[in-house]
Amino acid sequence: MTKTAFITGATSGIGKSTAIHFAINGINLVLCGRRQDRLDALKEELGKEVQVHILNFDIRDKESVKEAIDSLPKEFSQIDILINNAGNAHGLDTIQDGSLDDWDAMLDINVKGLLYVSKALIPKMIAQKCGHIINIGSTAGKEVYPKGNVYCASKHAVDAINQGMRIDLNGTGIRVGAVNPGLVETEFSNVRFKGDEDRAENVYKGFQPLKPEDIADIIYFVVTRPYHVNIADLVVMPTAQASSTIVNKS
Ligand code: NDP
Ligand code: 8X3
Repeated sequence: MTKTAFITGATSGIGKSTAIHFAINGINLVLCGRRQDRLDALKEELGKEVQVHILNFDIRDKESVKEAIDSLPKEFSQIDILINNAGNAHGLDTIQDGSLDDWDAMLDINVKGLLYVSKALIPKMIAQKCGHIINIGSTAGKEVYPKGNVYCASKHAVDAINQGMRIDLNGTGIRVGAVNPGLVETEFSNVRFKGDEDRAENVYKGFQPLKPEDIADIIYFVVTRPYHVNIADLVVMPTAQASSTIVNKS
């Protein structure tokens, strides 16, 4: 049976690569983000392979999240796979120098936005008696690094929510698991450093970072295991990386 995946943050990076990988493998798509031109382009491109529906909303706005999900047409009303991926770091500052706006953004998007989307879709999955939720955490959700403070807190929260979801949804037929990447070259650092291209590029210089396609491939592996298999928590780093602060750069 053809499945449908709902991917937040599908306009770039890991979410976009996952959408492409899923489309190639015949999974229908609901793609979310705020950049309409990118959503339109994805619908045009991936619509040649599978059915694609796009939803433009800011994940911070709980009313918009609910309205968008309530507006899903009948053919997209069964969501089999939810990829809770939308998120970013905003800033890299000590706790004493951090910006309140950056802290709000990270907690509102990475934590509360993930909860709003989950809250809207979980009842449908419970009614279906099946579903698969993949929460995109981070190595930043497993350890804290200098100046990572609030971003790390947001990803530690994703780690806790992932565990909590798995506990509370046990017995409903819904699988819950997290994929926690280390350094992946996407628009992540451009957002973190507010468009400072040189600073962003420098993060990935001198070693081979993960590509978003590497994570998409892993997510596809996770969602294609037999139903009795649930990959609960997966950490993946570039070979050159040993921890958030230990990266073998040439
Ligand atoms: P990108 O910046 O490339 O993608 C982020 C995505 O999130 C975009 O599609 C963006 O869409 C969406 N997004 C951001 N803010 C909002 C918002 N307010 N409302 C709706 N959508 C939003 O980064 P990545 O692909 O790297 O990041 C994806 C996930 O992976 C994040 O959760 C990140 O924390 C995590 N991660 C990334 C790692 C890395 O090294 N890159 C490592 C570990 C985890 P739009 O702007 O169109 O709204
Ligand atoms: C992204 C990885 O190390 O920049 O979550 O926090 S890191």
